[in-house]
Amino acid sequence: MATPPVAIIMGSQSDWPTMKHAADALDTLGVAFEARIISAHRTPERLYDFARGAKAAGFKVIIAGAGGAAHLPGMTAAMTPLPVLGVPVESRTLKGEDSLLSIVQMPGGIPVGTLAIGKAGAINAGLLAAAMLALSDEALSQRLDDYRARQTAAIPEFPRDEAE
Ligand code: RP5
Repeated sequence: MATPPVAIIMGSQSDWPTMKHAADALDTLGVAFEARIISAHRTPERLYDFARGAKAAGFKVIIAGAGGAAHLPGMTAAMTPLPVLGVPVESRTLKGEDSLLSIVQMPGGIPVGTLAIGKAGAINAGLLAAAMLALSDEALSQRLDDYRARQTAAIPEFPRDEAE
């Protein structure tokens, strides 16, 4: 089976409820992906094998989500030339501020495109990965335009009481 263009990797099963939003965004846009649990700390060999081989395997963009001491996106970026989008997962103790700071403060030279904490970040990681792929895929570019148009059309101009 052909390698999908996007890999969604996450540090733990507990990250999946958040990272599923990235998967859903890709599904909506008709972009294939593979989701895997890869922990920088608990499965370092799995991380090494994946990151070192990701480009040769045929992946184009990697979305990496992790929480707490969130080293997965940065370590992945250190070992692949592919673009890496980091999603800070909301942690139980520090609400994801730890995840955000762990992911965003990369040293110059090894970039990670860091998104917002939690669900919004995961959705936007999916959309951003799609936008990157759309640069060389006219049909996907059109689907992204349609997605934006549907989103705009769904926003009412005037607020109403929630009870109505
Ligand atoms: C990180 O630790 C994972 O990305 C997860 O967000 C966090 C907690 O993991 P679990 O203890 O729930 O497996 O490595």
